[in-house]
Amino acid sequence: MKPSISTGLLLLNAVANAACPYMDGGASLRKRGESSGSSGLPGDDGYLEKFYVEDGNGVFTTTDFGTPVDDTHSLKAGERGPTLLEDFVLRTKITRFDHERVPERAVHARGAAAHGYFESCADFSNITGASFLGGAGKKTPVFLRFSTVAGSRGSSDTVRDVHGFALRFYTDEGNYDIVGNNIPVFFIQDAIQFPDLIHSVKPRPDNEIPQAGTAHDSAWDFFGQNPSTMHTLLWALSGHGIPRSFRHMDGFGVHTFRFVNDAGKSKLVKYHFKTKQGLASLVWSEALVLNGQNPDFHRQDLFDAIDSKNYPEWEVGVQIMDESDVLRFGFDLNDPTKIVPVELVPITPIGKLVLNRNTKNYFAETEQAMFNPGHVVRGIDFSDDPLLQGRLFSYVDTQLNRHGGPNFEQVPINQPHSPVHNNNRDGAGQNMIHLNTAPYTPNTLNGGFPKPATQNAGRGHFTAPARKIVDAHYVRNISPTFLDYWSQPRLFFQSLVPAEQQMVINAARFELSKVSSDAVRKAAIAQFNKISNEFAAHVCKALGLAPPAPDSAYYHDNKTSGVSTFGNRLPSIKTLNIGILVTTASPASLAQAETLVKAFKGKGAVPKVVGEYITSGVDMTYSATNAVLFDGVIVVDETNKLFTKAGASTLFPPQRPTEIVRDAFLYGKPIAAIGTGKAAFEASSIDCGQEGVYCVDNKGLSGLPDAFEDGLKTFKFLGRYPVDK
Ligand code: HDE
Repeated sequence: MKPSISTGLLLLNAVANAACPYMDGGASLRKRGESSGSSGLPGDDGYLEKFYVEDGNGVFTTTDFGTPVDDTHSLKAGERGPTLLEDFVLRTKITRFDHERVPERAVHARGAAAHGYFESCADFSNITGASFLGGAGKKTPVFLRFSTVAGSRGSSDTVRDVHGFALRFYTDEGNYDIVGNNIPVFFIQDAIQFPDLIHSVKPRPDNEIPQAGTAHDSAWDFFGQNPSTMHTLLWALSGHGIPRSFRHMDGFGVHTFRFVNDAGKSKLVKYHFKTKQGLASLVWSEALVLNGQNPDFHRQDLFDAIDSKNYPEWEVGVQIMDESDVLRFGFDLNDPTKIVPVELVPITPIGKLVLNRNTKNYFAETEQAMFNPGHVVRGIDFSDDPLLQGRLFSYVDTQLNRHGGPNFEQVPINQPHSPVHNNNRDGAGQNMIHLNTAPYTPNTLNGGFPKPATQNAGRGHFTAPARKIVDAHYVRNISPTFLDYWSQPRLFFQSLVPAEQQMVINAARFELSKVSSDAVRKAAIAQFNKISNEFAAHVCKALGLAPPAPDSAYYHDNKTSGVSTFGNRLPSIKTLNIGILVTTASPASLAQAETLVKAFKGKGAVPKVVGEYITSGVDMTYSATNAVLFDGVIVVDETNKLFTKAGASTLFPPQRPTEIVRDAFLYGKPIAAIGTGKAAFEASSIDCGQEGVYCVDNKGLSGLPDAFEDGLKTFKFLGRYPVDK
């Protein structure tokens, strides 16, 4: 297939543009009491409340079958034993414990989730019959689970990976799931390759090493042999692979889907969820330290933000294309390794997504949530993307395995909020007591009910009439329209700011340095070289390989916007963590910290005071603190001793305060010093006055919070990262 058309910058005429004048910074969302549910928050219809079990005041322990018992002592023959087989209390308690786990997800095992709502910003019934898009201001409860892909359930949050973005809408016409990712493309183009991809990425079969990462031979063996992986791989090697938090990443539906209106007219669509917190990423060295410092960093961040009523929001939009556009852009809209550059088709906003309620029980809600791209509602239809088609089989199958029976849709978190009527019966763990004694269709004995719902009767789901199969032979092959693997990775790479390009290079160097096979490294370099000779040559430098001659068939100079995670300013510093370093030896230093805490709390940030020991006004100790836990660090006056040999203390590891300041600087964060706090910068040869380094005397204290806020919005000072020439 001819390269480069996929990256051309045609401008598609505006399609079905709805007027969605967002966004108001979320202020309107924080009004309480709009629905009748348990929390009173919009979108919470209180559906789960009837399943809550409270072990309130005055209750006694019972068995599962309701008998009150003492389950703290086993039944023994005499006080010193032996224990008796008769002890049903002991046996049932231990049996329940033995069966507490269900198999973790085969992929995306590590994750966290929250409840919230979607609000449609207009009536979209001209393009889709989906009821949740049927009117301006219409709210639908949602549940959103974020995840990493490769790691097991107990793995660390801040590993480099594609991140899951699995969203369920509990619509009034059934559950609709968009089981997406934070990267808009995928590694492979045919579902039949999925087990191979995952086997290559997961730990080695003999020793189960390494956990949650692709920096090993088998992963890169697969990547090097499958150029379809290159586009997603480059995204994963960029900041998108190590987001600052789940809240600071975008979501994508990845596949092309269809909107179908009630009249049967259809459009092709691609979903975008744009974070309103701003795209932000960690740098690799801090992600590594965070793995140890707080393996739950992302999970905690999400929970804490919602707990403090800083509800994360996303602007939801779709790229809308005509059925006839499927091959229009020089690539195939059924190919999940391609984006549609926004310069070709702009994003039409359709609403906003807000997360405003934490789970009450991780297992019951997050672990038992079973998402499925096959959960669709009237007005939504699939595309022929072969990856999507395979997924339509896989999710139900894996869920049968996880749940151990077919009734997983009856678990509270999976139950639709609309009635369920069909002739499915029985199975392990059946919760319903079906009264219809004629559970078959057609029947006369139950008046013919339930009746099949169609496009015209019962507002049923229907397949878009425009979908048809061309006269074709059976083939076990790949479409020639799927074969340009390199133009779009190049488009992505060229669209990154230079510092992020360097991070991609460094990430590739890191991963390939951990690969031991020469052949595997060289195959990866050969693929990189089809994307960009400079990129390949820079990676080669670290591997001790000679730079390759350009392989330029797919080279072009196009760029697209909105793909870099660095170089974007954050809209607000709300929820960002600020470390304020003090010495407990100086009341003046504690007083200065107090002033700063007040100022930053007023801006919605989360200041934490770090001292030698916990006392009034000190939240954390130097012994338990690290720069990775903060988005910015400030050293107050009278702390100078902490940064000298004379100030060494057994209360923290040697030089810890110096290390916090130096590392914060190296991770690109804003840092500040007041008065003698400047000693912290001198100890690490950090010059005052350079970008993101703020030095003030005591008189300058009052102006510091505003200046530092500006630094936090910049988030990462990219000038600190050298770029290969
Ligand atoms: Fe998944 N995927 N996947 N996937 N996926 C699963 O389903 C699978 C793919 C995604 O938070 C599993 O219930 C196949 C693309 C997310 O619970 C499993 C193929 C995208 C989640 C499965 C893909 C995803 C999963 C594991 C290739 C982005 C987590 C447990 C055809 C658009 C959902 C489960 C959650 C989970 C199979 C490819 C996203 C095994 C066969 C492409 C976010 O069924």
